[in-house]
Amino acid sequence: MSRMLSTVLAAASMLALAACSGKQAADAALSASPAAYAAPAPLSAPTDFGPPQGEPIHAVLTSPPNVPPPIHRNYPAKVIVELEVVEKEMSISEGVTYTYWTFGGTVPGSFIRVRQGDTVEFHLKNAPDSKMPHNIDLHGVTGPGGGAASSFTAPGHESQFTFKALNQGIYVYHCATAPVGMHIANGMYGLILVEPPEGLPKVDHEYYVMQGDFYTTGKYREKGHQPFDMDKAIDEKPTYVLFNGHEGSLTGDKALTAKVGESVRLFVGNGGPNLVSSFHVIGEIFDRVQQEGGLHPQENVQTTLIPAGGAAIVEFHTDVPGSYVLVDHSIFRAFNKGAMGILKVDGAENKAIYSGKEVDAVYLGDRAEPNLHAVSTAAKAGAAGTLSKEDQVAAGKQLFTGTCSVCHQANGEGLPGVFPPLAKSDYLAKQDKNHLISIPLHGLTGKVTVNGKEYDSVMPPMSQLTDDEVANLLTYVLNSWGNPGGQVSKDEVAKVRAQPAPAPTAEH
Ligand code: HEC
Ligand SMILES: [Cu+2]
Repeated sequence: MSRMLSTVLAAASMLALAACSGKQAADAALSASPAAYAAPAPLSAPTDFGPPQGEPIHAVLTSPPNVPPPIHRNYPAKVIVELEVVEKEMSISEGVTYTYWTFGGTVPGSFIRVRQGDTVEFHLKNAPDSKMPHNIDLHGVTGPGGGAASSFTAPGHESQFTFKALNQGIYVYHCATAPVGMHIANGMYGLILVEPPEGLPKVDHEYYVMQGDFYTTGKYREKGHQPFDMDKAIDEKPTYVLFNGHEGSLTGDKALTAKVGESVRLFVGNGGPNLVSSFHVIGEIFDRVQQEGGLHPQENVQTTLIPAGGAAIVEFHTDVPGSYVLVDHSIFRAFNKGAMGILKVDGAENKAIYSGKEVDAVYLGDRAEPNLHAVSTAAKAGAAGTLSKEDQVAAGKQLFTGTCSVCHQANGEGLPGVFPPLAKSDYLAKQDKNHLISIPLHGLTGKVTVNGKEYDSVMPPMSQLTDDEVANLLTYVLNSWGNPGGQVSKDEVAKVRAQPAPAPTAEH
């Protein structure tokens, strides 16, 4: 009998014992019955695969979501990894920029793939135009600091250290220079895969996905350049929670792809710095998960927990076409902080498994066909002082999808008896501007009469919207569907937001 099987049987008999004679017996079994346990195998040092053989090999590094090709090598080699730290401004969301610190110019950093037993000669460079020193701690390294102590690198310098990849698995690497949290929050993390000697089973697609939480002084999607907010980071209140460092990095034309009937392997990491991830793919069941990157897979998993500074290997196959949505199932992070990606599966329907109908509209809102270009155009015009009504209407139209349209419908007609129309609304036409602005900011409750029909319902406040989003949305609504026209500015919204919410009244 295998050791694993005997352990399972022993545990099962303990459970039976606990069931028939209650908690005391169970406690007794746990504490005093050594016979119930098969002793775990003694810990032994991992196999040393001997000295590196052959010519040194330069590791292929890839940018997310790509993964270097499998290693088809049956001996341990010396593998040279050259990674450069680059500090650079990139877009974190449409019209929002952030100064990232990166391993290799991307967030997450370059994917590194070696074979168990390889001797890795690691070269860490820090670009000459960097402002900060950096280093690297690889969780796949056995040794104090995981390399951090030997890799402190000032701008314009290079450091070198060597380690043997003793344990197979998928490991996080990250910067560990003080303030460590800030370096990680700025994007300094990535994954290194240490393949088993025999390689991983063949699959059709391998992808690299890594979650991270980001802290900006402005609100979610507040336009312009957003600096890092240390207080929010200490309080663990992220503005963004993202896959692969940027909102939209895995949606629209950047979605991951597969065909029906193919197998997919995701290397999913979590850089943190603070949050753990409840990683889930809407509409898929994971056939196999190597939880926490560990050796023994779990099967038929719906959601897998990925700790900050941890990773998992997630495998599944596709049965029916459509958009499968990658989320952190701590769901506000997906819908209000950006933690969303898409796997687009093409191929023939299989109605025996699923009846069809795309999930895009239901789940994705404005991320289904992310085209928020008009939104950033309006933001730029706003900053330059040239914002026109047309800019605002175009931006508001794009924002309307997935926010207001959920209830008032894309054509503004509402739903009879449930959501009042915004199209040709006589209620809307007679409101003063400040009250109109207060509707999205503070919500609306109590009886309202729109075009002769009474509604007595609740519109929830949508205070997550930024001032310019509210301004653009209302300008769009005012200038659409036969409404009277007009314009709402960001400053007017800011003033109303600063005032206390109006008390609900019976009729406005
Ligand atoms: C969750 C559903 C929901 C969403 C989302 C929503 N509303 Fe409403 N809205 C309502 C309901 C319900 C009412 C009626 C409230 C009442 O009965 O007091 C209403 C009323 C209104 C009114 C006044 C009545 C009218 O038809 O003229 C305006 C204006 C309005 N909403 C604008 C917006 C805008 C702009 C957005 C997007 C920022 C939005 N709403 C998002 C549900 C919603
Ligand atoms: Cu750093």
